[in-house]
This record gives sequence, structure tokens and C-alpha cells, in this order.
Amino acid sequence: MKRHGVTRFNSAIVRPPGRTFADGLTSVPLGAPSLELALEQHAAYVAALERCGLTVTTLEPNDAFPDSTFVEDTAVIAGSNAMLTRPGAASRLGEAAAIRQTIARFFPDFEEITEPGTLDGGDVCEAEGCVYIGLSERTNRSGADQLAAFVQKAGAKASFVDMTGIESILHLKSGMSYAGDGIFVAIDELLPRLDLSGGRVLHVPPGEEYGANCVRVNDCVLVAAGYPALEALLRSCGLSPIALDMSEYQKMDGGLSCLSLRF
Ligand code: CIR
Repeated sequence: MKRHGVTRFNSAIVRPPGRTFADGLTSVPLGAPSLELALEQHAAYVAALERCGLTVTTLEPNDAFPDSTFVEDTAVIAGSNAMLTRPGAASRLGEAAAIRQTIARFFPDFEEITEPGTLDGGDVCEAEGCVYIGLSERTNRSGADQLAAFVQKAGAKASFVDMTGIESILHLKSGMSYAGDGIFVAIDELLPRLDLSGGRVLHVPPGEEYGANCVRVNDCVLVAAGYPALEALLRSCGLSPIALDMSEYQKMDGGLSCLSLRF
């Protein structure tokens, strides 16, 4: 891994939403999602990953866990290994066990966050050599410390981000992303808490905050559709955005990155 480069991905794991999707956790008053539309949007998301060159493993929908489509929260991949998480919401704790076998298949030496640690993968932003870990309602200090030790073994540095008092976002990555090539995308509210030494920052334009959760995948950046100023900003840096409709996931507090594990 080198600073100011791009981590190349070959694979991704996804899980389409199940029939109980609308029973998941949410804090946003955007109404109930349509499962049919969510499945269409999920298929378009998978097609975009494939277009970026990834081989996608699609798990069976899991009705026992309404939020289980947000697979990113259940594991963190650093270097050539993975760490299974302990999601911070009680209703999501069992999601780690539900993905364990799949993680073991790709990462036989995987590690895992243990009690009393909790951590959601959405609080982890990997930026080539530095891993930002949000201390949030979902990720506690013990979980963050365990992940920091794990990423340090993989040769990366860990930087904690205190999210206390920031109410507009659920996870760290709901408000920031690393777009590769030394470029960070972040909402202004987070910036005073981040040590982005050496990085270039794209300020998310006002009103387009949901777009902050974008994902660099090889030569493209996946970005939520409907945020034209942010898309233009990404293009102005030479990046190639692919806009994807995320409306049904936004209703459930989910962003683009949370729908996949990429490695
Ligand atoms: C939750 O509240 O846990 C889910 N409804 C949304 C999780 C989104 N995950 C993410 O942004 N990494």
C-alpha cells in the first residue's frame, strides 16, 4: 500500500435485502422503503461493482436480520486479512455469526472483535496506510482499540475520530470517504475532528451530505445519484463517478459503502 495511490479490489461480498428489510433500524423520517425498488437498486449496485472489475459473491437474503443487507458493518478487511466485528446495535449482533463462514472462506485466519468491544464497519475508513476509526454510538473504545491493533499488524496506522455530539450521521463513513489518489471527501462538520495530514479534501457541498459516502472501486467512484455538485467536484479531480440510485437504502440510514465488503 502506498500513500496517494489506489487500492485495487478484485472481489466483493453483498447480501440483497430480505423481506423484513423495512423492519430495520432507522433514524431518518423518509418513510418505509419499497423492497421491490430496493432489490432493483441492489442489482444495479452489483452490476456497477462488476463493471469496475469485481467478482461479486451474493449471499442469500436473511430475513432474521432486517439490516443484514448492510454487510459492511460485519467485517473489516485490512491488508490480506479480515476482522469480524461485533455490531453495536443489539438487533444486529447476530449478523456477525451469519457471515462468519463466508469470511472464513476468503480469510481463513480471520480475527474477531470480542466483548466488551463493539464496532460497525461503517465507522472504519481505510485510506491507504491510515485507517480512520469513528468512536460512535455503535463503536466503543474497546472495539476501536481491538481494530487498531489488528490494522497495525497489517502495517497501517490507526487514527481515532471522536464523533460525540455529531448527530447528523450514523457512522464515520456516512460523513467521509477516501476517494483514492490522496483525495478525501468529507462533510464540514467532521473536518475539525479529522487528521488528514497530506490529503486533499473535497468539501461536500451544502445539501449534498448524503453523497459523502462514496466508494472508490478501481478506476471509478460509486456515488449516490442526485448530488450533481459533488459529482462535478469528483470529475474536476479527474475521478470517474458512477451514480447509483440509493433512495430505499437512505430511508434505512444506509449509504453506498455499507452494501458491500470489497477486497
Ligand atoms: C443501521 O442502523 O444499522 C442500519 N439501518 C443502517 C446501517 C448502515 N451501515 C453503514 O452505513 N455502514
